[in-house]
Amino acid sequence: MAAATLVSTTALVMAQPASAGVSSDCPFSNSICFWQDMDTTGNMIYASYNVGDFAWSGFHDKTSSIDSMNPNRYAVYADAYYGGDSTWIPAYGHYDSLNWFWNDQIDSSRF
Ligand SMILES: [Ca+2]
Repeated sequence: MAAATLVSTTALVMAQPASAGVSSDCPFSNSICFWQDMDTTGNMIYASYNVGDFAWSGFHDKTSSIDSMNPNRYAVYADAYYGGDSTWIPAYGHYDSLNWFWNDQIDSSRF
């Protein structure tokens, strides 16, 4: 239970690195976390606002798992600047692995 150990230490919450090998749900309240690999592992980015292009954070076509800590639904798009196919991440939605269509496809997101 490495993940439980990590979140039990308050001082580590803000210092949580987006490093490979750390399996954890999104540690940032009101944010939506996107991981490069399945099961919320690998590099991670998070947002609590609209993101026009995931490439800004080096996350072009990389997202493979998602965890939302936001009470609102959040749309994700296959192309930058809210283009292409889209779908909703529901409030507090969690996806250990995106399906064949969405895996490594997300390029923008907004409320
Ligand atoms: Ca990926």
